[in-house]
Amino acid sequence: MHRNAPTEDIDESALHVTPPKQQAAGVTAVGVALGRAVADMGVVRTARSLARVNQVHGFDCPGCAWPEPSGHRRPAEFCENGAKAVAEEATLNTVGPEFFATHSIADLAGKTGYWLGRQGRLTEPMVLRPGDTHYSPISWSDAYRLIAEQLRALDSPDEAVFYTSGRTANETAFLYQLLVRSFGTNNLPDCSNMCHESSGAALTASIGIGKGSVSIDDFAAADLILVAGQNPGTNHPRMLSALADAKASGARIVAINPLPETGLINFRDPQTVKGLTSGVPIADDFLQIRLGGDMALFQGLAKLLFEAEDRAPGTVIDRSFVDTCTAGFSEYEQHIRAVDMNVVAEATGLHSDQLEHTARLLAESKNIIVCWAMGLTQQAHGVATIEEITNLLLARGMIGKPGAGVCPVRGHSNVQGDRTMGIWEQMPEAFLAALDAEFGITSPRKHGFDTVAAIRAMRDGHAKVFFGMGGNFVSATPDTEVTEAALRNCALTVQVSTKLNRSHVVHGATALILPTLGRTDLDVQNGVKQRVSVEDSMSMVHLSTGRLKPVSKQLRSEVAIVCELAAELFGSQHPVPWNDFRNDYDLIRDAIAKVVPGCADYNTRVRHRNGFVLPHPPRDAREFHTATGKANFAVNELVWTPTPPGRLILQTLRSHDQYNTTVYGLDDRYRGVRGGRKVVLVNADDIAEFGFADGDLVDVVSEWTDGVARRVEGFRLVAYPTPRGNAAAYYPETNPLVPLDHVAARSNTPVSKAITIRLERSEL
Ligand SMILES: Nc1nc2c(c(=O)[nH]1)N[C@H]1C(S)=C(S)[C@@H](COP(=O)(O)OP(=O)(O)OC[C@H]3O[C@@H](n4cnc5c(=O)[nH]c(N)nc54)[C@H](O)[C@@H]3O)O[C@H]1N2
Ligand SMILES: Nc1nc2c(c(=O)[nH]1)N[C@H]1C(S)=C(S)[C@@H](COP(=O)(O)OP(=O)(O)OC[C@H]3O[C@@H](n4cnc5c(=O)[nH]c(N)nc54)[C@H](O)[C@@H]3O)O[C@H]1N2
Ligand SMILES: [Mo]
Repeated sequence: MHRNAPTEDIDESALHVTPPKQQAAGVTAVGVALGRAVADMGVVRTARSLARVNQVHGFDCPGCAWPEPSGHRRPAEFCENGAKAVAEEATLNTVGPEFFATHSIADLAGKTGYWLGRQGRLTEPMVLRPGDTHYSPISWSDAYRLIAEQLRALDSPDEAVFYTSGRTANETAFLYQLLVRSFGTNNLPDCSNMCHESSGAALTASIGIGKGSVSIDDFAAADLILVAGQNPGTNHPRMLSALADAKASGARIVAINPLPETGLINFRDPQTVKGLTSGVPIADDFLQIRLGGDMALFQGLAKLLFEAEDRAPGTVIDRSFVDTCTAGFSEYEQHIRAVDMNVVAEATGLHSDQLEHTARLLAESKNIIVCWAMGLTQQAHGVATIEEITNLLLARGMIGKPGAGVCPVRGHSNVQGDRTMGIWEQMPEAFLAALDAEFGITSPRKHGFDTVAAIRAMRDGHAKVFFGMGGNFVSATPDTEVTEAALRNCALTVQVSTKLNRSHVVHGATALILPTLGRTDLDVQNGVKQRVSVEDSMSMVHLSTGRLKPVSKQLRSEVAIVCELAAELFGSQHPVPWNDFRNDYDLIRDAIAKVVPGCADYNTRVRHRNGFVLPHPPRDAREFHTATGKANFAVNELVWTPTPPGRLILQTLRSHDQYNTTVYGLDDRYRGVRGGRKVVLVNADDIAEFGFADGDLVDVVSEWTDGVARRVEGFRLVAYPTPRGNAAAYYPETNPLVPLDHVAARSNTPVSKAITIRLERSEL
């Protein structure tokens, strides 16, 4: 059924640009949200779904991982972009066998991701066998048999790769990693490898746990909140309500970003009547930093703090915290005191007044929270940058007390939970030992492939089966040409998906699409309604219950798919009770309680009104489970991202009308870009210096040490208030420019926010 699925693809010549918006959210946001929802799923489904988002007995919004407030929940605890995420999933448009009979793979491969995704929900398992030009239907049992045969035919379990995207619920994630480890590999790359891996690496080294230390209530108690490398107005809109509340109770907010992102500059809270008409400027201060300059910024600020301490000893550095709870302070102090403020000025592009003003705020505030997202993690020195943030907070004693701490703001709604449940190519020994003891299996100990390593392995023929539990691997990963070739090199690619995407049309010799239930869908197993659970960005675990009638009887839950595949792969003698798990998700939660740290009594506690919070030793007790038993100061040599002559440094980011590789529409409303996506935002003075004009069509060519000129063609230049030497363009259209080997030190995260480019006049 196609109610409003587009037949035409994007026409980039229809693109038009207006000046960036001064205000975010408000009436327009509510209108856009409801309009999209009604168009995609009709009035009844809209009412039934949007009223249930993030409510105690409802479903967890499939949008972002921002937590729900613990006390009073507003009747509509969602945002414009959450509504779009729900509408995208709950759409009544469908893509079934007739669709695939009409559209060949070659035809579909010529479409944009926008067109593919907007066609609707997948309804039946489909197969593409060697030589086929079209997908055709396959039964679930034949599909499982095909996968099991191909897996058993491998020379080693390490020739298979099992990817996870962060929407997968805890129950699925736990069983999926159990299947993969029972099969005999740790090849469990996930979207987190491209996302907050740098945060996990830094925080684990510094404070002994890779998760944020604040809860939503801490926002109200903070008097200074730094938001660095994050665009919450688009990607975590409900965070703006928390920031507005914090501001109302006296907090000062500092935005650190190369772009003046509208949501941070002025926000109209659509959750309040007043906010529908009048806005508040969220950020008190805006530090318009150069791309990749944050490590310099935080080292420079630390130096200014030491100088303030010299002027008024005992007032800035929290000596008693430093002495009792931390290690490595004197080395850190020595290193920071030697930082050259001229380098800081050059790296950040910030004026010394701005630095001194911010340092004063940091010195004088009693409770400080620092939030960050992809602007910091997807940098070559992202891990070190986040360590510098932690250093600074440790020096001020700002961890493990109310109103203060580190706040990496996660992306996918359950990306943090998936990691807790064991989706990681390098889970610690204690977890594997507990898993083995519970199930009588022997998990492999050799670390598996992360995302970048998995691409290399497929490219080089070392991995031959790709299994995707959600996500859109081909479009989300870097170096599109290399990645597409890697996937095409596989014997089998399997995608468990809700919607059509490019990973279905760039495939291995044999390919399968397994259609699954989403967060909003009713899940009944064995005659009983099932619920799943998720963990938000602040370690709160709670239930999620879908209620909408699935668009097809053929859809299976992710849990069912994992269990049924495992039963086929391992046979009936396997020690894991796969059938029982499929029939009753409570049994999965009982197993989680026995294996996963902090999850004791999971079934009971997850049914509490707001769920339960997982332990976080630094937050709870100022305990630090690191090698030194203390919080560690890190010493990092200062690096930054200079712009080579005649070049620009490009960041790839999200528009207001997309969810990662899912493009909802073509309106990046706040930035004033509408009707198309092939734009590159460049400072007007750089455009002039390069001899171009605003609106010119250019090819963007990236430069990397391997000498390969990666190129995307026909992008429109848009004069935009980004710092000189910096540029911005949308992901995933510009992923072909990100070199596979350009990764962050220690997290192996692709550097999607600092690509050296040059512009060439387009021949198009
Ligand atoms: N509606 C919607 N919601 C989403 C998503 C979505 O696509 N759509 N994606 C989800 C996911 S998986 C994630 S990870 C999050 C992503 O949330 P964000 O991290 O907010 O996403 P990006 O669009 O990548 O924006 C990066 C921001 O960092 C800034 N930035 C870039 N480089 C630097 C730098 O060097 N220094 C500083 N200080 N700033 C920099 C950019 O200007 C931009 O404002 O959102 C989640 N929520
Ligand atoms: N250049 C560049 N690249 C980036 C980034 C960037 O900023 N710049 N950001 C990176 C980040 S932060 C992330 S998290 C990754 C995202 O990488 P992914 O998580 O792989 O990508 P998504 O676009 O979120 O995946 C969308 C697809 O997931 C499927 N899906 C949706 N809901 C469900 C569900 O409930 N179950 C199942 N099984 N499938 C579902 C749909 O078929 C949909 O097409 O991309 C990364 N790539
Ligand atoms: Mo992400």
